[in-house]
Amino acid sequence: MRSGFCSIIGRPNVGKSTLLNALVGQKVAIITPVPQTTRHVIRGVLHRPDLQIVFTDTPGIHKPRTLLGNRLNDLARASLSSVDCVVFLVDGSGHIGRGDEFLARLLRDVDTPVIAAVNKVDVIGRERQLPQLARVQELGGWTEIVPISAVSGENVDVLTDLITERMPEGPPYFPEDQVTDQSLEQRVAEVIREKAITVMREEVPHSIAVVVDEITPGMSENVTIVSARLFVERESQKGIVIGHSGAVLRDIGVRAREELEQLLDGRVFLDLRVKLSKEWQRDPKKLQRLGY
Ligand SMILES: Nc1nc2c(ncn2[C@@H]2O[C@H](COP(=O)(O)OP(=O)(O)OP(=O)(O)O)[C@@H](O)[C@H]2O)c(=O)[nH]1
Ligand SMILES: [Mg+2]
Repeated sequence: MRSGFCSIIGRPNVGKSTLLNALVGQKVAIITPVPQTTRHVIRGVLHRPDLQIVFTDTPGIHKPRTLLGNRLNDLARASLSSVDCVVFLVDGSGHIGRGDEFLARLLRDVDTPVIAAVNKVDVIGRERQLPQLARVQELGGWTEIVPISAVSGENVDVLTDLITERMPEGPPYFPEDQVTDQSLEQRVAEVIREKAITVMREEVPHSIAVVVDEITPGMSENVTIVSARLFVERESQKGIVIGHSGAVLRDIGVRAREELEQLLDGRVFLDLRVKLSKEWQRDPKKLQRLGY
């Protein structure tokens, strides 16, 4: 069989996590409209007869302003080594500028074949697609370059085939029923974080971290108790996340519970608390405690 590793790299918000989910055919990574959503290297596994591809979704590479930012960039860079193929993802619906140029330069020094994928073509017309493809072509010596839409699925099969061609003969690395390397606690925490970011949007998304303390079967049948703490960085953010008479936190809880019930395949009782961890993004000890 063929098996191997493929890393997805790009600026924040270009659609890396959406693409990972599309490639493996399941939601394994959270997605939000806010840049710098992904904070871990997340593996998603595509299983086909005689084929296994282990994809890594990475944090978007950006100009760091905090210790967390530095760590995220390091994680993304590290994922470039020991893979069989790299997908350089660009947002075709936006301006292709300095951030992409910086990444292209970084990728020039990588020995691995790099496929450039121009994403979000569902929102641009054909006449804009061509100049965007040409612009990406100028940026580097890509093995291939494909226009795709991770949301509509356009050309995701073509991209999968191109990646498959780069996979060597090898053993399966993950059992057939495993689609991601994340623990259940991590997936649950990420779902809660996704809903918190989605509800908060501009105000505090980057200040939020989620720690799951408990996932246990409840007293009555088919109920799982999930307890989690939602951390913010500043006292003033607590009130924002909780909202007037708890409305914002309730909204986050309702949305999270809905998705957790699918993930855990049964009813969920979600206990969410908001806690303060002062300036955690800049504090190495706190980062570690929060799982970063
Ligand atoms: N129209 C359109 N939107 C897309 C497409 N792919 C992703 N998006 C949107 O782009 C936004 C960012 O998507 P993500 O998958 O979270 O992007 P990311 O690159 O993982 O972002 P970071 O984790 O922050 O680096 C979300 O609002 C997605 O719905 C696409 O093919 N078409
Ligand atoms: Mg992401």
